[in-house]
Amino acid sequence: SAPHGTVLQVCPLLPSLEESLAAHYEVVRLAEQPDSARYLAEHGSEVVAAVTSARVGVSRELMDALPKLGAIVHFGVGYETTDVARARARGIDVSNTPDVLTDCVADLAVGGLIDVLRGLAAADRYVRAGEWVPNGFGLRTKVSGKRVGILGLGRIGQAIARRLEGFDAEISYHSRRPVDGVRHRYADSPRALADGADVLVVATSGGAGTRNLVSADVLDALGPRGYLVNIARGSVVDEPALVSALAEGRIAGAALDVFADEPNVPAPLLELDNVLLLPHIASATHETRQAMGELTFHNLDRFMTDGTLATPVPPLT
Ligand code: 8YV
Repeated sequence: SAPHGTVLQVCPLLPSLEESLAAHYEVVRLAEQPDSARYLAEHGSEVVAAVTSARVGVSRELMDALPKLGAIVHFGVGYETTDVARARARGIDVSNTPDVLTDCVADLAVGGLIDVLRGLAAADRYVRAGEWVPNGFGLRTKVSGKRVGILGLGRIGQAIARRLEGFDAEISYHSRRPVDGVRHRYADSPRALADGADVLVVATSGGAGTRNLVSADVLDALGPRGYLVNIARGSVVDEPALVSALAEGRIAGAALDVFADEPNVPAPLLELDNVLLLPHIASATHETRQAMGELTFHNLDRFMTDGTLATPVPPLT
């Protein structure tokens, strides 16, 4: 049945998505309320759906302030910022935007891998600094044929693997359990995966279940000739351990699109030439953000039409 009520926009979203939401529904933008606590106290019970981003989610406090909430619609594939178990217990459905960003995130993972092994950004800094003398930049590491360990072989991890096959990579992976129909070697722990890899690519979901999966121990297993690529969530890596491993040369380099406390990047990393630092841009292309916006709208629209979601998040495991 069609829910009747207000759609709460929790945070700023893609402008074209904000426009379609406002054109079709009675939307209230929480961030534009002069006093959001007062708005929630007076009107919280009118809200039937919340639209938010993967980064912001719906906090427990906000969920509790919306007694008639029926759906939480996320712009983004990640949804660890929302307590899904709590939502489920209240009969609130949750959606995300899978698939539409897989290509771009996988493309960026491969781009980051190539960058950090070959030193592309570092070479660019070198040329711009006017330091180019013949052979002055020195030698870096070959990409093709490397042993790549993928942590988390979901949609994005598998798309990364497919791309790297074109580079003759020797691929292995670790996930909670072996993935059906996959012929890559399965490593039974993150440590075993790092131990047999030249490059460790983090492609898991975020949240409590994967926190600090890449520990100091895993980084030591990766070793002084090993590289880390992270396009998942900063929380999956023990960031202080990563910073010291990089600073002390206990791993060779890293390409990082995500950090533990964005937009704060640990200061020591800014000094290191063997680290690629990106501002969480893996899905940030016109094409992909447009598709994410459309899928977000589609989920909300379906919920407001018949009370169901187009791409609900997977059941809790
Ligand atoms: C961005 C992401 O955070 O989809 C995700 O989980 O991390 C990214 O696409 C995007 O801005 C959504 O908030």
